[in-house]
Amino acid sequence: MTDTASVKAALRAQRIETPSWAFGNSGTRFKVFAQEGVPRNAYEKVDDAATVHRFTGVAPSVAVHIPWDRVDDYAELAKHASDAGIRIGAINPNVFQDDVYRLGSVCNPDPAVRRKALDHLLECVEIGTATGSTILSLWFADGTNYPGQDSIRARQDRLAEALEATYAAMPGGMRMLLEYKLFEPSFYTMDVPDWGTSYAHCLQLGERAQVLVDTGHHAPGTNIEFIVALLRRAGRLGGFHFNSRFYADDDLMVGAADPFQLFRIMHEIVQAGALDPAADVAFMLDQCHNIEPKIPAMIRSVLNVQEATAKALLVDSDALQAAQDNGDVLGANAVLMDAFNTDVRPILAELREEMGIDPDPITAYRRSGHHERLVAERQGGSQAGWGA
Ligand code: PSV
Ligand code: MN
Ligand code: MN
Repeated sequence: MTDTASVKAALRAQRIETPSWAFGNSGTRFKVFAQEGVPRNAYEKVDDAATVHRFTGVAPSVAVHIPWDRVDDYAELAKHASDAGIRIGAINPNVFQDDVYRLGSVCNPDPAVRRKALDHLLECVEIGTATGSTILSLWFADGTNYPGQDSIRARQDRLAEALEATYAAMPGGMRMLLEYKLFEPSFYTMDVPDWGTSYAHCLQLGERAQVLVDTGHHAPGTNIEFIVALLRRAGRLGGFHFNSRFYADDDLMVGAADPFQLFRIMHEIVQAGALDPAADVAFMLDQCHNIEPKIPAMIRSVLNVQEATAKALLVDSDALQAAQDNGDVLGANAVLMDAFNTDVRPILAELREEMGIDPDPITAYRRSGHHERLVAERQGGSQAGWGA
């Protein structure tokens, strides 16, 4: 049996981080569609993240990407966030957008390019200190396109060297999350293609280095909840970049393509006691809203994570354990499916009312007139990445 009060308490304590880059204009390599009212700078992206928090109550931090969110004074940006009711979350260095990174960043065969990339990572450690952030979130586009292009082993050595120098520079309260990605932009080898590579580097570095699981970065059919269970057991599950995919790294709204997968992931999280903020697993979104309005899409995404979490919390653990202990295959599966098939929208609506927010955040946002105000106020919104 699960009791509603404890389910609600867990949901109330849940924290979901939004990404600054999801609020700017984005698209594919074929077209970036400009939308009206999008933020023109990092401050306005923080404002949009704060709006998502105001309507959901569970998204009190925003991840930033440097230099997309470059400002003169990061302490001031952090103050701006806290005045708006949120804080700056993960710092994401960007070592993939400059021409010099054609052959990679920290794995580049040219030591001068490696130095430039490392300097940026170190700068981001300082930015994290200035903003009071506890997470340095690393993703490398590094890799090769053709067999023989570079030494796979030498590139691993260069990667290890840069990670070590960055780890050594981090203050005690900071964690390094190392994100993996199967392919793209490199098509023959990625230097961190999978959880195992990330995990191996983290083990070498120390306890404050952990793996980041971006749900869109796997081969089709990969059992992501297995990876989650395994990493958590090893104490190396640092956090998530949630999004949905139908084909590759689609960056669609989390829970849109496969809500059942999201539920299975959250089930592993709940079973492992990793939902509580004290467990230090970061639940972050990493999405692009190319054709849909961005703030409501973010609100929807937060609600989707909440719904999957509520269902995972509703799993009758005692019944599940009993069925598992008895080898009752169908019974165990039925316990899980009962929870997944529960309509959790009423309990979430109740919770929101108790939290003093509107039970229907999407409709409330539409009604608020906020979008129309942004359209009137903001002219010439910037692109998520390069134009920012
Ligand atoms: C790469 O595909 C990624 O998932 C990384 O997290 C980047 O920081 C992010 O997307 C934005 O490009
Ligand atoms: Mn990501
Ligand atoms: Mn990605």
